[in-house]
Amino acid sequence: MPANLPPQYFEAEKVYRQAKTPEEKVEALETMLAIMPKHKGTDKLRADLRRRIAKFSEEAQRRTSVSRKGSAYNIRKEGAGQVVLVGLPNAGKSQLVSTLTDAFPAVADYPYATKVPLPGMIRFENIQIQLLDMPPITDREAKPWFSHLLRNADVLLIVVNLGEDPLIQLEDMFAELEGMKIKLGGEEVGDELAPGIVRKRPLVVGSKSDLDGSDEHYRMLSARCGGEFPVVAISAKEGTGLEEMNRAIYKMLNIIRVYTKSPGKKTDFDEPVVLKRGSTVEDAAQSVHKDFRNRLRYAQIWGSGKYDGQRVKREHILEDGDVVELHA
Ligand SMILES: Nc1nc2c(ncn2[C@@H]2O[C@H](COP(=O)(O)OP(=O)(O)OP(=O)(O)O)[C@@H](O)[C@H]2O)c(=O)[nH]1
Ligand SMILES: [Mg+2]
Repeated sequence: MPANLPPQYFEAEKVYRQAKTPEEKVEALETMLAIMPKHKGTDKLRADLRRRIAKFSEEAQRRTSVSRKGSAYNIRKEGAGQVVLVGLPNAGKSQLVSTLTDAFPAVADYPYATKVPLPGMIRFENIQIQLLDMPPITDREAKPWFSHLLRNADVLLIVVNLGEDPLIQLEDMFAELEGMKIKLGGEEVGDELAPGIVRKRPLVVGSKSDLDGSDEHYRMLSARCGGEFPVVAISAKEGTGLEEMNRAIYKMLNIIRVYTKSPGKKTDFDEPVVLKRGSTVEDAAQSVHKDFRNRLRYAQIWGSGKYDGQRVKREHILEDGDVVELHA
């Protein structure tokens, strides 16, 4: 038994020994796993806990599979895109939602505080982006509905606590994601996915960058992910890095903002039309009104044209920030 296990660990172990149902056992084991310090010396112990969690979760699921059926959460997408938080217990997910949005998630210094998904809206420049707080990815009770929300997300925000070893956290999360048949990364040419597997774009966020040792942990995290996935460091508590994170989210959403106007009218830069990257002038027209797509004769654009006010065809591909004057 490695030394330095905190007293709360032994309390949780006592709860585990006294637990009667598999659900209670899983809950106690998860608390033990969350409390246990993460370093090489505890590798074996953590693997053993995970094995026991898997065993009792299976048992619990067998017992409740009937009553569980149909219990799911569907969170309607709002704004320019849906960003879903992925993290281990205590990573700082709820704090992030609390700092950036009007939502009031429970922020707590004990693990597994969040039990259900909770959306909030981030304001980024002149648009809103939905940020979805989630229970920790290791929460077995959330398992029946958890992966559905991740697979449906536009971007996954992988939250890594910079107060602890970041690589062990990443490996734990990657293993969970693999179990949910989620593959991280952008699309590669000729890269066929096996059936049932979905690809998701991740942004890796190192949280709690105000803590001691976080600089070194951030370097480790960047070295591991850099080149493969974008990485940013934030402190939700002190409000640092958030602007950069929002910008990175915006980039990952793969969207553009254009400003449509009628001839002779002024451009309203507070009311962008949000479109997928690669959208055309006729897509912009359709977003104003569905019939407008057909009625459109031509457009003039300020931005991605060769010169301001250039007349372009309906198939012209728009760029972020373009002003489009639609002529019907
Ligand atoms: N120093 C510091 N502490 C933070 C920061 N963000 C969160 N915390 C603390 O970390 C603990 C966990 O924060 P939560 O936001 O509840 O963590 P969570 O990821 O939602 O946890 P679960 O709901 O259990 O998955 C709390 O005690 C927070 O006060 C931060 O930026 N800096
Ligand atoms: Mg939480």
